[in-house]
Amino acid sequence: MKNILFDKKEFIKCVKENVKTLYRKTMAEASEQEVFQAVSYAVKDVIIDNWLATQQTFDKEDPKMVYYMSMEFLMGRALGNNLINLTAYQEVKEALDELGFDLNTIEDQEPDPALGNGGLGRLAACFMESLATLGYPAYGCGIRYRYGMFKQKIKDGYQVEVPDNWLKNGYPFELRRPEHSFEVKFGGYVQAEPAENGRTKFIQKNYQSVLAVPYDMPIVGYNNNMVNTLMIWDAEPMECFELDSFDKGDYRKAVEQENLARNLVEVLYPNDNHIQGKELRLKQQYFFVSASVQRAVARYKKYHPDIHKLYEKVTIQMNDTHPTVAVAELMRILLDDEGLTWDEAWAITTKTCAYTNHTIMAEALEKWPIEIFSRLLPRIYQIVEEINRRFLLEVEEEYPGNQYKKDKMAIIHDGQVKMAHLAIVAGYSVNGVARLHTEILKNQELKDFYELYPEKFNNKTNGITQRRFLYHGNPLLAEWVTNKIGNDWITNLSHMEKLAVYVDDPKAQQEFMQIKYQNKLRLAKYIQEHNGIEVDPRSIFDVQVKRLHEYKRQLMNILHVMYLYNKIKEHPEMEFYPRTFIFGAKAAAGYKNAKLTIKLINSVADVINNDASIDNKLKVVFIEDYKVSNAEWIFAAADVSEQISTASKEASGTGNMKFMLNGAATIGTMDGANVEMAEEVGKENMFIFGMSSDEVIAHEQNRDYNPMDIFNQDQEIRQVLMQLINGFYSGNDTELFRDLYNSLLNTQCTQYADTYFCLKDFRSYAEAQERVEKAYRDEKGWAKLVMLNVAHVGKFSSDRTIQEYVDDIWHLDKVKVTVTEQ
Ligand code: B1N
Repeated sequence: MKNILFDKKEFIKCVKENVKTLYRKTMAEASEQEVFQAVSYAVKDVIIDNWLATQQTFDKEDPKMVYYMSMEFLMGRALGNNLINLTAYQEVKEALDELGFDLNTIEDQEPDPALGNGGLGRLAACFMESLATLGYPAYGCGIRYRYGMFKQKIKDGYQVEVPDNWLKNGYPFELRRPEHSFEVKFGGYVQAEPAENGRTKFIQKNYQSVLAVPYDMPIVGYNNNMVNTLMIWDAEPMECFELDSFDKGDYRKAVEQENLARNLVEVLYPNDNHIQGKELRLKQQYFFVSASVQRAVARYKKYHPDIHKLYEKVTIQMNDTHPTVAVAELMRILLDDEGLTWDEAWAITTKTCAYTNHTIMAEALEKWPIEIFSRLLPRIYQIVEEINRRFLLEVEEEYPGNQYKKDKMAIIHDGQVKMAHLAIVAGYSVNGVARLHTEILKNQELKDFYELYPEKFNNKTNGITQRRFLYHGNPLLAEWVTNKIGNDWITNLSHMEKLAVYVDDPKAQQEFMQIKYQNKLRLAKYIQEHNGIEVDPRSIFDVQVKRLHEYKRQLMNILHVMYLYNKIKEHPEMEFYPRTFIFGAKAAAGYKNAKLTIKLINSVADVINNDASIDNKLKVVFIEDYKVSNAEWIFAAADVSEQISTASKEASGTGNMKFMLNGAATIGTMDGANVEMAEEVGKENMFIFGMSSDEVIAHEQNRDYNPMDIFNQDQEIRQVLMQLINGFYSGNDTELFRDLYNSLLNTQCTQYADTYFCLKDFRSYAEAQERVEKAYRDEKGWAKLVMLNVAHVGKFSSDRTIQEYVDDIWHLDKVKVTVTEQ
């Protein structure tokens, strides 16, 4: 088969052919959506050859592979990135030009596959791309949610959630693989029966089951023929053979099983850094984990006779605790299906499974009531109980008579199954996602476990893929970088260092800032089209885009905008460099304060944007429906990146890195990966403010912070806070924002007032913002500062992160794929 992509004529022919067979239309009649489908199928044709070749290489070379288990994969659009990684973007662009279509417009037809909430899911997507690019065999394992992250509409300043029916037109890049389906069982009870070998057999009876059917999505490596697989599982009812003879003719049960299958994969839980503890969520977890582990074991057994050596060819990485039932599921398969002893099964499992922690937020720690857990997964619960029993013996051995330790560390305690404890006890590696985060795990949150198993703990600072977030998202800057230093940065971001020689070069500075200006124009146009707000591309674009959460402190940002507005009103003569504050954020549907903060931002925007007296010095924009595809444009256009979480709360952050890569300056706290960014680029090239994580933790422990002291002493802060409850931004409705006011000041309403220290850090934040303005006025100084940021971004490529996972945890074998004509 010919590689049509590199032959423009063939490609055009193939697209035309696809439009004809798919839609019985000519190119002239086809809609943009139909052209998108036709182009994607043509691209998929090419991918398929590489995909086959990759699988054949795996079969031949028998490399060790990682199964990356994650409830979330926030992939974003595939077409553009597939073309980039096939090094065919330019050719396809030209081919489409000839056909009278614009590639950008065609790319725009693709729905964003949004099977994730935020950073955790997007990290999984970056990791998959880097694994393929580095030539490491990997399977991503997840769920094919019918509805991904909701679409956000803003109506009257409020967030409205709209279902995301991403499969509506069919998704051209996925491939249904029914031949790899597996049964997954829920409920019922466990019967112990004597087995031939004198041991006991455990059999699950009277259960309900669903059929897990995988859809494979290709993960294309950059310019290396490698195509890995993301398998996402759909649930289908078991056909006829589902009921054992005992249940034959049980109509009610058949209907129940249909419903189970339908509900199971219906929708992604739209919570970031928060666990609701709903039974359906546990069902989802076990569903995709069981199917994935079954597929991994089946694949291993196809080529290897000795199950005891599973860990030599398979490693399972658990993306947070959400897939931690994998530990018990693997034990179940080894014990019940493979007939191993406990010790044999445990030896294998504890060399196969590894765990990444992504947060220390208490509300994100997964604990399942044993009532739910044991009812839904009776056999799995038995196994977890036994793991817990043996673990507590180990703790007793290490700390004789120390009941306090046992209570604190138990996997099952107080009627709950603690998933993090299970993951740590069964995993051979426990890692945090930035150095500071890992230190907090070792010294505070997971201290007891670190003392017991110091060798398991390690850090893997997060990263991002430059192929999507520079090459695809910011083509102007990408081309400029390539002109200056060549294109090695595409696969080795540390080459960016070579840009350092240009930071004082006036011509390079001018070119760099001109590109930033072009990108600001592109975003301004998007904002005009989507928000109907005119923004001045010469103003400072100051951007905070991320999930809405109190710890991320969008509230502190908007309070500061209110403070600036008061100042400008009071001192119209004051020097003030025009600023456009841009926000983008989705709030979990049930998260009241988060939703109210969105309303506040929009209300403040209404007042400020319509006040002609301030001479366009201030603009506030809330970008509707922040998602991967518009994120690429937003990063490219930002001057200032807001990374202002309460220190210690943001495990890493990854948006911070995307801004840095695109030439924005960071205003931020010493939190998460910001710490390491400052280390790379120098603190003097960022705008650092606020309490350190140690100070925050000390205040939390001593409970000695009272925001009312600040309210009493600081008249400007008091003015801003009073504007929340005097109707200033709410058309005289004094109640609208009272909950936000209370969250900051009123101890009666929340556990602690101002839990995230917005007022405590406010002055320091405002002062850092003044430094930003001063720096921006110095055109050359600013150009140098942001260019230095780009030059020192090298560490934050997910290629570096993945190489560290491979070296320290996974020990995968690299493969090289060559494609021969088939
Ligand atoms: O994971 C990202 C980090 O960069 C962020 O700092 C961190 O907040 C994020 C429960 C989570 N941690 N925990 C979650 C998501 C969904 C859910 O249901 C927790 N997300 C993070 C990547 O390491």
